Amino acid sequence: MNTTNSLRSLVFATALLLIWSGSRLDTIAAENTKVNSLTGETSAQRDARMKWWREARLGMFVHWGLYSAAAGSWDGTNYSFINGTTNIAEWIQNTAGVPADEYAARLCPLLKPKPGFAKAWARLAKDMGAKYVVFTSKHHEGFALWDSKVTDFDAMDVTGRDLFKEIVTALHEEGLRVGIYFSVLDWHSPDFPTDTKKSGYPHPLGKRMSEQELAALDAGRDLNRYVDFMHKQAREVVSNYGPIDVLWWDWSSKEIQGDSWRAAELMAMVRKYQPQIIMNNRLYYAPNVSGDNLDIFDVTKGDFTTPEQHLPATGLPGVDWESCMTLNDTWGFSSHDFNWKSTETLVHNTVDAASKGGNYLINAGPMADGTIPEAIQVRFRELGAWMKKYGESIYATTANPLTEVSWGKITAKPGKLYLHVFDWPIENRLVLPIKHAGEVKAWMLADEEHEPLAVQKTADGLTITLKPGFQNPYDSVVVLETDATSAKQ
Ligand code: FHN
Repeated sequence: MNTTNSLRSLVFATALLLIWSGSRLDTIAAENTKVNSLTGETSAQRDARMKWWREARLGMFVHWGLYSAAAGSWDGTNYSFINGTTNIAEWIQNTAGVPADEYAARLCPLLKPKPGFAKAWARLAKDMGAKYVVFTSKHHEGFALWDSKVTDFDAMDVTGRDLFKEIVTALHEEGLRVGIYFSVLDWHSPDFPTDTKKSGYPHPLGKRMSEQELAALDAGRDLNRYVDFMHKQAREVVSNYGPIDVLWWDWSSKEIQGDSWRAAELMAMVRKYQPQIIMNNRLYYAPNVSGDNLDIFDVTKGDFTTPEQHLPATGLPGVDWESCMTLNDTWGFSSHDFNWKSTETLVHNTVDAASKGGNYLINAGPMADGTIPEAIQVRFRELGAWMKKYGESIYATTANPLTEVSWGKITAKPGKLYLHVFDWPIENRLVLPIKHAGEVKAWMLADEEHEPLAVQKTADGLTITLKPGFQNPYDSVVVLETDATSAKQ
């Protein structure tokens, strides 16, 4: 090669190296950008900490406490769900207006968890394909499932067992990530506010007292003393039971949020014991508790936001989010609510969340003895059977890079799209509005032979001929190997 060509090659190679090193320096700079002004965490550190959670995509929520023994009824009255949080079973103390002492006296004797209840929860979570379980360590009633040293309104004093430890141990033994739901409301505490106008929270005594009487009662209460107590309880659950992966705070009103809880101090304390823990943002107020409000999503206030009882219409781009839902109408066990979601709905919701880059947390409400109702078990195991066959199209996927399609949803991995076909196409021909460049290959995910499907490139994008033999009643999944990620305009 003569000198001129060698020189040209050297200049070209140098230019490439400069371009590569420039982009690499940009990447390093981006990864080292501090994204949390409170913790100093960088983008790369946050991504590493969130990785398992973002890949998990599916979790099991469990609401279990003294309210489970009430089962949505009080003094012979069945309180049936109306809407929102009206008459949901774990709110029975508030719904029936029961004073704390009477509530404790009536229900504590009824909490009789059967041996092995926690192991059964963990096995069901595994069977459903969940990667993590979030369980109520303390709900608004204030009853602590763990052995608390700052109150005797706890499982050890009432049942002689550390139920929290039994649950965490069972989850760890099944290789599940452990999430703790922790209510910042506490209707048992003598210091939790009763003045509903001031607090923004309904209080059980509100069913028996006027607003003036509630305000007068509140005068003798001390929110800061309650917050001290609440911090001590939070410290107990994150320091005494080994690795905790998620802390699910619940919930803040406009009037009592953030600094009222001394939230920054509380989260810093939690991270001291559990440096890798992931926390939601409900120590801060989000209108209608849905968490959809991007204007409040700020990683210094929590790691993910929590749309409740719905899936965000278009996802929450660039935000970590988890949609939590009841299986019937209520989080806690109800003896008379049989409005169960179908297994098809569970599969479709799981897929929908993943297709928008979010997680799905579906709830179970066990009975007082810890038994999860059969109707829940059946649905969770049917969801799990689908996840066992098609989980590759959910776990560790990212949001649909194309536009929404009429026949189902799309999830993605590098170089692959997973086409979730809810509505089987006429003549087995599936049209995907995608601009395509290079070679594409498609097969039915249920086809272990990966037999290629016929793919035609047409003006509408791609037309893929599906194999009816691999149709699934809930969601048939097609794998499309392509590097194209732009929708056909
Ligand atoms: O009041 C609670 C309710 O009981 C339940 O725990 C839900 C679960 O997200 N959170 C609150 C309502 O948003």
